[in-house]
Amino acid sequence: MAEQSFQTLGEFIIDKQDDFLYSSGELSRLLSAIRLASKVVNREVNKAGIAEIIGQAGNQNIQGEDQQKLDVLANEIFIEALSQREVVCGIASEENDDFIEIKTGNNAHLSKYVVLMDPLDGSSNIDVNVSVGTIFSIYRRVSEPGQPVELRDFLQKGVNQVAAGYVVYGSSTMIVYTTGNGVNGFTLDPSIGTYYLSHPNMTFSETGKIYSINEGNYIKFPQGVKDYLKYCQEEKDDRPYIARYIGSLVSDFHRNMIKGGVYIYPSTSQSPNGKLRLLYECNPMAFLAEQAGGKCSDGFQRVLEIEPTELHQRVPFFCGSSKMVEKAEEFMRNADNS
Ligand code: AHM
Ligand code: MG
Repeated sequence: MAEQSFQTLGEFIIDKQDDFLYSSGELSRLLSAIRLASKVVNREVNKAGIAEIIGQAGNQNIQGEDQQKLDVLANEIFIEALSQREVVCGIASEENDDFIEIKTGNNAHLSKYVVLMDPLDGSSNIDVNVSVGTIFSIYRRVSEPGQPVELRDFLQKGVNQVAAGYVVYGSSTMIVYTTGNGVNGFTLDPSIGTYYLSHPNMTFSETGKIYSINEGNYIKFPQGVKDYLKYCQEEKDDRPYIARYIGSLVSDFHRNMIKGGVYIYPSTSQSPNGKLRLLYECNPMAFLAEQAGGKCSDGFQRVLEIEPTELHQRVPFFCGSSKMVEKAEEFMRNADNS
């Protein structure tokens, strides 16, 4: 019988605490809060079909998109889990127009960390029982500790991330994260509510056979992306590639990391910055991709180097196996993308 790993996520977090010089255990507590919130969200997502919580909440978020009830619920669950402990001094979420300041006892802003998150990404997939996910990104604050957090604490380049990860609520629920020492994946055993290390040291193969893009937008794509798609579909060498698109970033990324592939959400003639949000969708995925040996670009430059200017900023996104991202960048460079 194959040897089985029985290391739990809780044990793993504590084991890895020593990777950080002068660690106070605060990041470990933060990751534990995310672990707990993910289990609660998992429970809600799993009963979506029976609990009459599917459907529109009747609100719109700052980008004018309809919020699903589960978006709102997941947002509340994560904010509550993170603000009940002294683990963060501020939270920014896709579902909140502005960042939230977290005070702990005596009105102090004790923690040094801020979290940015998309509490339920791909939520339009809930109604049809397709995987959704949570994405999170963690930074050390740059403003004075003990004082209220400021916008500049959240508007940091992706290279400054301390940790990032996602939860995929799929055929099984997994949490995948990095603290800058590789990427590890943990699968939830729902019968006892424990995550076990199931995917140690996850990596993107250098190249793959899958391309993931919403081809329904084809006529609005820049010429470089159109040319790259033609290349993917050509019968030559190891091509044509296989098209796979769930429409749920976490799931598309997760599959591509396991099987090898590239995910693209480019600019379109209508949305010159694409759709995905830099701070809580693209940067955490870019950090994970690079930690797993992959690449992530806006078509021309490394996503992690982009200087953010606003909380809900969007960027074009090319992410996955390094050789595939490089090839797509080559087509972008050589085309007249105007
Ligand atoms: P959301 O944050 O409103 O759920 O939007 C993000 C999602 C991603 O998960 C997914 O990759 C993308 O939007 C799909 O967009 P489209 O339907 O335009 O292909
Ligand atoms: Mg999202």
